[in-house]
Amino acid sequence: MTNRTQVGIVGAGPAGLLLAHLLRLEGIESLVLETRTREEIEATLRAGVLEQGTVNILNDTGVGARMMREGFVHEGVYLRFGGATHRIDFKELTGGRTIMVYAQHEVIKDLVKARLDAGAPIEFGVRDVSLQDLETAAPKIRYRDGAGTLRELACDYAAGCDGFHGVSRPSIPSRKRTEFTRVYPFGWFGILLEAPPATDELIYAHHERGFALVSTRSPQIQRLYLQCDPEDDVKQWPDARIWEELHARLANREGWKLTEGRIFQKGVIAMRSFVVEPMQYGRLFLAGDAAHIVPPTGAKGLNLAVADVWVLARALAAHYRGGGDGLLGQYSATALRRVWRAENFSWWMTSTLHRFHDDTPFHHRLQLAELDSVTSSRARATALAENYVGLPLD
Ligand code: RFL
Ligand code: PHB
Repeated sequence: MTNRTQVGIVGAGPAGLLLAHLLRLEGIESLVLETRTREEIEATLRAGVLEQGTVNILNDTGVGARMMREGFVHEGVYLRFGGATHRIDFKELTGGRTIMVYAQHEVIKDLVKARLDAGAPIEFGVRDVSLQDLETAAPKIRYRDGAGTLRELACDYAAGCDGFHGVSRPSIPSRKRTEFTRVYPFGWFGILLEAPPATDELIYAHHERGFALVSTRSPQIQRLYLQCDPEDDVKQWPDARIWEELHARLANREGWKLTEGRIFQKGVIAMRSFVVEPMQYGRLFLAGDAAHIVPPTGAKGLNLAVADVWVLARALAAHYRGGGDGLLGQYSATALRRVWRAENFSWWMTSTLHRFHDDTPFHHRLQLAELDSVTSSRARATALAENYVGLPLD
C-alpha cells in the first residue's frame, strides 16, 4: 500500500516531533514513523536542561505552556572543586539569558499531544523501516505498520530523526559520509530519588574519586549522576555504595549536605562524541542524535536536535513557499557549524570535570587550574555561560 506525504519523518524523539510540529505550522504535511509505542517514548528518561533558544521555540510555537508552569528557570550553575563551590551566573554574564530544567519526556508528551490534538498523524510501533531512492526526486520509506502490513510512503523529502542507532544514517552509502568518533573511558550512573531539591541550581562536581552532578526534576523528585565504569551493571551499585560515593564526591567546606531519599530508578549511560558529515544525502536530511552525539556533561544533545530541526523547517518552508532550495542546500553546513561548537564545549566540560584512568597527579592539578581559571576570570566564565545557555539560533 502506498501513501503520500510531503516530508516523511523517521523517529518520534524531540527532533522528529518538533520538526513535524514546525512543518505543520507552515502548512507542510508530514508523517512521523516511530518503532516504539507512545507509552514507551513518553516514559524514556533522558535530558533535563533546555537552552533559552529551545524554551523560546517551544513557547513561540504554542507548546510551552506546561513547561512554563512546571519547569524551573535556573539563572546559573555551581562548579564544585577542591571542596569549594563557585557560581557561574548565566543571567548576569550573558545579558539576561537563563536555562530551563524540564524533563525531555515531558517535552515529548507536550509535542505528541499537540500533534494528535491537531489531528496530524504519528504511526507508533512500526517495524522494518528502510529508506529508498534517496538520490532521486521521489524518495520512499518502506515499513511494516503496527498491524504488520507492508507499507510504502512516497515523499518529497525524508528526515532521519531516528537517533544514534536508527536506520537513516546507515542508508547513506559509506563512501558518501565521514564519521568522527570519540568514546570516553567512563560512563554516568544516573539515579532518580524521592527527596526535596538539595540545591537551587545544578552542581557539577570535580573530585579525585570522579565526577558527580546534582540536578532536579520536581519539588519531590531529584536527578543525580556520578561517573562510573561504562561496563558497570546496576547490580554493582547498591544504594549504600551510591550514597557513599555521592557524599564523598560532593563533600564541601560550606556545610552543604546532600539530602538522601528513596532511590527508585538506576541506569548506566555511555559517553561518546560523534559527528557525521555531511548531514544530507540527496533528499534525506539527518537531524539530532542520528547525526551527532555529545557526552551529556554540557547538556547539549536535545538542544542540538532542536536547533537542527529549526534550521531544517525554515529551509523546507522556503522551498514550499517557492523561495528556492538555497537554504536546503546550506542545511548541513549551517547545522554542522553549531554542532562542532557544541561538540567542543561538551568535550571540554567532560575532559575538565572527569577523572581519566591514566590520570596522573599532574593532570589532576591541571584540571584544578583550569577550573580555577574559569571561576576567577570573568572572560572565561562568560565563555562557559554563553555556551551553556546556548548560542543564538540566527
Ligand atoms: P532520540 O531521542 O533518540 O529519538 C529517536 C527516536 O527514533 C526512534 N527510532 C526509530 N523510529 C522509526 N524507525 C526506526 N528504524 C527507528 N530507530 C529509532 C526511537 O525509538 C526514538 O524514539 O533522538 P533525537 O530526537 O535526535 O533527540 C536527541 C536527544 O534525545 C538526546 O540528544 C538527549 O537526550 C541527550 N541528553 C541531553 N541533552 C540535552 O540537551 N540536555 C540534557 O540535559 C541532556 N541530558 C541526555 C541527557 C542524554 C542522556 N542519555 C540517556 C543518553 C542525559 C542522559 C542521561
Ligand atoms: C539532567 O537533569 O538530566 C541533566 C542535567 C545536566 C546535564 C545532564 C543531564 O549536563
